[in-house]
Amino acid sequence: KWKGEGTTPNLESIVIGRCYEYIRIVNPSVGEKNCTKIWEAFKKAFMNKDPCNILPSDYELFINLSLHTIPPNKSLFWENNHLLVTSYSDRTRRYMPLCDTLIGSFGDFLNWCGQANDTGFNYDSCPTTEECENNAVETFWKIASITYAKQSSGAIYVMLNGSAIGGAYPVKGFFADYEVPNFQKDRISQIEIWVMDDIGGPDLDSCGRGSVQILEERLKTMGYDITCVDNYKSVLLLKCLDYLNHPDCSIVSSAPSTQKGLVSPD
Ligand code: ENP
Repeated sequence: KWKGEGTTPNLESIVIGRCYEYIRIVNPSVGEKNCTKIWEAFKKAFMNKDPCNILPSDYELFINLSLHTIPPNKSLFWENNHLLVTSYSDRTRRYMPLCDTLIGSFGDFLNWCGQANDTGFNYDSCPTTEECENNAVETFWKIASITYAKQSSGAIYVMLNGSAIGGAYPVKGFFADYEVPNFQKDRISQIEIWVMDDIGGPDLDSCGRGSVQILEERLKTMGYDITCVDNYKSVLLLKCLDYLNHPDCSIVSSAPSTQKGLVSPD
């Protein structure tokens, strides 16, 4: 019936497994949580309801039960860089983007929806954002983004994609609409933007230019201390793992001679 993919098969097992893995192994500092109870609250948000009329408040209990602190200087916001962010953050070891929080682990890479007058999931199809914005997945990320942005403190990092067709900073998107407006100014010391181009890809947007400039100006007007870095080296090294000999990765290809110098100083 709907144009979008249906609920991910085995959703319950995946999500409850992820939840226990998160609290026991990935980030035990969140303390004791009842993953079954959190799953029940998650389900209650959209089960037995019109799949196009799910409101942020429907997820309120779920959010309250799964909330935990985000350490200062660990927040990583992004657009058009999902897989890169996932590898770079290293499951909270380096950074803690929303998908590396307990809340985010309930949704990352998954799909779900229910239907009116039915207590089951719809495994066949779910509404896309074009079909209706207030669908279960979109609303979930909306309230999750708002909550995450409100909790973020210290230095804030933003990873954008300088080769993205619609611009590195989509002026309509989760970051622009639900995250930036919910930053807690008094708890944020600075914001650092990284604009990563695809290896061999077009350099469509960069610091001080195009949509990145729009973001920089917006944040400056809000009174933030901003830095912007094009192709931030640390992330570039990770991207270059798969393109060792590409000219965009000369930073990596030149490494052996430097290393030789270091190994045998005389
Ligand atoms: P896209 O369109 O590049 O990637 C969407 C994919 O990322 C989906 O598979 C989605 O999971 C997963 N995802 C992980 N975290 C988020 C998220 N946080 N979010 C929406 N999808 C997320 O990403 P978007 O739509 O532009 O969203 C990027 C936003 O995430 C940025 O605002 C960033 O700061 C934020 P699923 O369950 O749909 O398969 C918030 C919204 O953290």
